[in-house]
Amino acid sequence: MRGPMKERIGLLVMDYGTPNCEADLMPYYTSIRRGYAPTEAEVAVLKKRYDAIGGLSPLAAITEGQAELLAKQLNEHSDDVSYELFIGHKHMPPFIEDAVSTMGEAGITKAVAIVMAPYFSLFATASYFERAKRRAARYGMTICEVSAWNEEPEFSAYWHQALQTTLAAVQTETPDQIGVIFTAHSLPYHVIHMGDTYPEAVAATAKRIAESVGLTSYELAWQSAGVRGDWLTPDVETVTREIVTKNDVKAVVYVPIGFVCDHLEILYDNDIACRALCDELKVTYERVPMPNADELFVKAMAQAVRHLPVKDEVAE
Ligand code: FEC
Repeated sequence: MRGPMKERIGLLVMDYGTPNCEADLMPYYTSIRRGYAPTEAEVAVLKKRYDAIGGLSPLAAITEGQAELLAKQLNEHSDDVSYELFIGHKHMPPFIEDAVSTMGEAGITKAVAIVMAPYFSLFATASYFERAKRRAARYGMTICEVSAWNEEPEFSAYWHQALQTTLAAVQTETPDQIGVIFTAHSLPYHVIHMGDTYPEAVAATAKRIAESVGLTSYELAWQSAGVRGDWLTPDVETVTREIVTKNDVKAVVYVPIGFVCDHLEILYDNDIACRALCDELKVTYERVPMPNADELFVKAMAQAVRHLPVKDEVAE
């Protein structure tokens, strides 16, 4: 039965988190390393990367914009449910646990949770949900998770449109002089043995987008690997060198389908590091614009939230 009051549902949006100032670098990096503090020298290297992109990452502000648009889109089409937004970070306060506590204290008993990382990964995204659910248990709160949202049609539609626009603007004598590399964050190599489906999900999505714009050849590469241990291969530097030397490529277009917005891994690892490599190889560097708070892209998240069973429990 439709009542006069809308049911309150918490909308928990979780992202990686980013330092807000120089003093945050050490605790942030320590959290990324699961409690093991990096050396001062390692922090200095990290500081240089943030300095190179202008001091701070725009990640926090963009996540806020995406999350607010998501809440707006969900509430616009919901007669019976009112979504209330809470943001929690993996590696910076307010942490995921803080956001869940705030929801609990606000009297929320049911919530949906989504990570600003579109592919399910045992290594990467599962831990966000575990942390949220562990804290939710204190409040007797139910959390329904969007485990992935890369299969939503709007997700591919954004990248299709953005890639097509970028390709149309690249100037080479023939189309086959353009090399296209889809990229996503690398993972430590041992995840393969954990049975993580992330590499296959990224590969399938790259294939779908490549086919949608009629590419006859393209590459998939892993970027932003950490400095210690073995990581998924091939990495983006190796693939860039290979396509330029083997295929007479004159321009390389990077499509970072593993990420959702402008942040350190894009603004440094692509726009500075990959660009420097392209300069060295004497080819043009191009990068497809990140979705940020694009309406269509955020709709992919909204659709994924709407597909959750939490909606079945309330009157439509
Ligand atoms: O803009 C910003 O300020 C933050 C950008 C940022 C995003 C991001 C996403 C992912 N990471 C993932 C895994 C790892 C592993 C290590 C690691 C290290 C770093 C460092 C920084 C950093 N990550 Fe990150 N990551 C971002 C930022 N990440 C800074 C520390 C310096 C460095 O090593 O480059 C290695 C830890 C170690 O050293 O042992 C592993 C994964 C993602 C994508 C999924 C997600 O967003 O959760 C996986 C954005």
